[in-house]
Amino acid sequence: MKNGLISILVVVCVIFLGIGLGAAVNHATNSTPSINSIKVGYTLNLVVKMEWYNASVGYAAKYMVLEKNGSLGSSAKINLPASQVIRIDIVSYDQGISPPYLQSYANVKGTISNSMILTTGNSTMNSSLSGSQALQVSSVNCGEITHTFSLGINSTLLNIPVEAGHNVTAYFELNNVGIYDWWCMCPCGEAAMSTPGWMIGEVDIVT
Ligand SMILES: [Cu+2]
Repeated sequence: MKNGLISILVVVCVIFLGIGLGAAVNHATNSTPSINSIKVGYTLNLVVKMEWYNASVGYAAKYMVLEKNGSLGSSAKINLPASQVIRIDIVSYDQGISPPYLQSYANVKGTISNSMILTTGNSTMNSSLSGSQALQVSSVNCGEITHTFSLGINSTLLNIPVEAGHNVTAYFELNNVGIYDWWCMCPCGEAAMSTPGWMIGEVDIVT
């Protein structure tokens, strides 16, 4: 009798365990990871705006790091942690259009889901948003791009196209420690494009 009871209990437990596991598996397959629920280890805030270069060039577009205290720092050398999810926010005050050298630089590359979130920022210009406030996109129109933030030769590690006057947010992870070059893949001005801290620079991936 006692053995019989134990057998029944075991069967009941196995059935409940089965239902539980089934529910867990079902839940796992049904839930798509949301880009907003990603655990972020570090945030990089970049700003692109027109700054005075010199008397012969005049104003040129410049990437700057928005520091935690609100000041704008140099983008010539950016330190980023290895093997952590990095959130990058780029605010473009630059309203000028300079389509990238190649159509492929209009694609988002190297970020989680190869996508980014595009939001209206300081612009009244038309864009891929078509009235939406925020859109998750994997590319934008070449004719709306002002700059890119690209890492590695030919954007091998990262390519984030920035729409003129708009904001973008993306998430990425870099696993190889080392020093890499970042570039803008748009012909946005010879002086800026050859000056570290303007449209080129270094990213130092550290542990
Ligand atoms: Cu540029």
